[in-house]
Amino acid sequence: MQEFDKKEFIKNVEEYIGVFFRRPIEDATKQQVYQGVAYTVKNMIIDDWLETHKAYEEQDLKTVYYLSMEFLVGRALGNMITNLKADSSIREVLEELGYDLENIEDEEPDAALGNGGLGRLAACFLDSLSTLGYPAYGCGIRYKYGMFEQRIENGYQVEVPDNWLKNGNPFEIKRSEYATTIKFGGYVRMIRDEFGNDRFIQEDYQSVRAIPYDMPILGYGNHVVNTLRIWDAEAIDTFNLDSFDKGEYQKAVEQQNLARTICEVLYPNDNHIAGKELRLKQQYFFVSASIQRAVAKYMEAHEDIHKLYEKVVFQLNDTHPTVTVPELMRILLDDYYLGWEEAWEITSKTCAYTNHTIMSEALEKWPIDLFKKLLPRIYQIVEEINRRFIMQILSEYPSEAKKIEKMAILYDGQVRMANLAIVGSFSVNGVAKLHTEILMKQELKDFYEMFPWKFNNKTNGITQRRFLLHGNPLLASWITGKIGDGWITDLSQMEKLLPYIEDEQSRKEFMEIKYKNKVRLAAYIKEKNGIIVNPDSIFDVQVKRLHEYKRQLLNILHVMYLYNQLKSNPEMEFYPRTFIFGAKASAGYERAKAIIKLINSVAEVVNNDETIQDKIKIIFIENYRVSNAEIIFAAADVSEQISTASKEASGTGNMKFMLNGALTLGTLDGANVEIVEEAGAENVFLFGLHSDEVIEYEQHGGYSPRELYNSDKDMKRVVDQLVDGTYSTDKSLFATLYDSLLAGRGGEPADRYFILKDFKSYLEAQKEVEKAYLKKESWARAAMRNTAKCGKFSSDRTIEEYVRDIWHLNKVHL
Ligand code: NBG
Repeated sequence: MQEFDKKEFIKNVEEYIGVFFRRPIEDATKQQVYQGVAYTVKNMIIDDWLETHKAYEEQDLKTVYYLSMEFLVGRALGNMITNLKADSSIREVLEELGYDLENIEDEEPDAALGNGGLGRLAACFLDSLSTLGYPAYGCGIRYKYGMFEQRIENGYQVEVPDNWLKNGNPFEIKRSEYATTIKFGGYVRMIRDEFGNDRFIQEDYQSVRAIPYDMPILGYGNHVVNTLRIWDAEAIDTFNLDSFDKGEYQKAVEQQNLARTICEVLYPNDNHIAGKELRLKQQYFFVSASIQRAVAKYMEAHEDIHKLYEKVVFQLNDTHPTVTVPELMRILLDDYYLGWEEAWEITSKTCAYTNHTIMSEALEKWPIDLFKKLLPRIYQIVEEINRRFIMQILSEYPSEAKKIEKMAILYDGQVRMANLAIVGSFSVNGVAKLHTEILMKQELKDFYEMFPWKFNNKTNGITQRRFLLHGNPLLASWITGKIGDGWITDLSQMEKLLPYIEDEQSRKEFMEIKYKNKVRLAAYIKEKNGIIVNPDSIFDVQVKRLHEYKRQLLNILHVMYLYNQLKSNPEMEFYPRTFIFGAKASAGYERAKAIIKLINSVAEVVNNDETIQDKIKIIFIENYRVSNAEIIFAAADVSEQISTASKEASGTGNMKFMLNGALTLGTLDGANVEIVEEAGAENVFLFGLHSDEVIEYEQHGGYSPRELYNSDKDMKRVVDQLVDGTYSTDKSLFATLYDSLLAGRGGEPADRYFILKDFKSYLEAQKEVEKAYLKKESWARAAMRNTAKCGKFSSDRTIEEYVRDIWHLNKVHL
């Protein structure tokens, strides 16, 4: 990266616009200016990108391959400018040209190659890996359509395809030279080779070509550029008319279709597996391509395949890339002719697995028939892994037949991916202390007993570069003014803000910034929702995927309760509140969609009721995504983290709110537990059942919500309002929610997520929030303390722990 040269920059932008759009910059559209700026910025880092990789090779550094079906990177331009530390120079240049940087940034579509926390975590990890100078590849899929765009029509979610590549992607580079072939289907034939060894040959298969596209991932101000490599599929052969006669025509058509469909779309399910064959194809496709390429790259510079694990580590982001284990075995057995034991030793020293959930509907299991048909050779290998593992169980636990039922990889007609991942990995980690404990004591207890050394915790983190430096520039520069800019790459330095908590002037400034950020969000809301909200009101925010366990329903039931209170007692003391929601529901998730409709229906009634004098406003932000999230976190007073205890593995939104000085209102779930440890219980509003209580109830078939409902008239009233026409003329509209609370469905217990059980406790905690907000000075203290104590939650810290305990990487010297 050369020194920033203003003239050169403008010249480049003009050239791009000239070459690509054949017009002078004065006549260019904003989109065209964005493209010109984006290409110019990419140009600024190309040399560093090359240099980084040259240095990796020269220094022969170990590399982590972070395998993930999702990378929710969001927009790249702003992030790159931030990490180039070129923000003010480029801003200036653009101003001279008559543009402001934010408007140009707004021209970029979010790269929404992920659903929620899992995909965003992967993106934060890449940012941290580069910033810390560790060699890494993100390996994923170049979905043609990312997470759908959400529109709200008449209160309902409508899904619109996200054609994010329609104007091209200035930041990617197609690397056809690294294309690889991926085989599906057919059958496996055993032959004896000339040395008398058995060889396994896949025949009569279909194949596609995997083509990588590389995107640069910039470290902050350190010239390190890693690569996010996402794979696209292309058909192997163009149509061969000859094949028509040979009866190969059908196959050629099928191969074309396979190539066309594989990378078409991201499955929009969060914490829920649909179990579709195409999904398994996607998994094997990107895993096989990534692993083949990684092994080939290793062999270009090393001689001994047996030492692969000294230079390469594969981190499996959840069970989605678990076919890594048998795929690496296949390569070692079939391509390198290793024996089973040596291949297994290499594989199980190279793979590591991260678990992100205990939700049973998210646990991946594939029907054996489907798996075997699609991946015949891989299936054979899984069978052998399973056979050997069962022998091991039998020898270690000769009298415990139950163990096999619980731990086998192949069982009951299914391939259990988590079991395969655990058996094939040297490390198994959870994503927050509580979550890892639950894995060890409950969900994966048998595995923990058998392989205690594999288990470890890595509490999630987030990158402060995007969620504070870029997303909240006012607060960022205020902090830098107080404590210097060390926090940008070492978030623990935020503790240096602690002394300022006792300084009245500082508190005032801190809260003024919060106010300005609320004004910024209010403007966004006015533009998008056409609703005016009061920045003096409490901004109470819940933004995350819509899922029953995250309990947006509990939140809106509380709003309905407050509205009832205000209606029956208009003079009651009440501090104005703006309840802000943002959430996408998976397209086929009926109850989740009903909850979105409910929120919007309640909003319709309450927002338009003049008698309550704007004391409550309810806002549903359409199309919640990384780019608008940055604005939302900065403006929040209250961070709603209200999942049923034990269900949210970690949460990462909770950390982004804390970083920006919002107070958590939450259950003792996921990383909330650690937020309480850091911020101090007096600066967090806690409520609800604890995880062990939830688990205890679950083990005894649930509890009886009916009794609670009958004995609490406020609760009864809001629950009845779901079906009595208060919020919809069609009384059946929310019946599915009513039933989920009181009746359950198909063997599922009533109120499976303990919404009514926690209702009262939530109301009380909310009352505390209001009381606390009225005490302006102590609220400011608590908000500042949250920001000051968020150091632990940087993904830099998380990555350092992965490096220390699992990956054992060294930093590059540039
Ligand atoms: C999600 C959890 C979150 C967690 C992220 C990242 C899945 C399967 N899990 O609590 O629900 O923060 O992973 O670890 O999406």
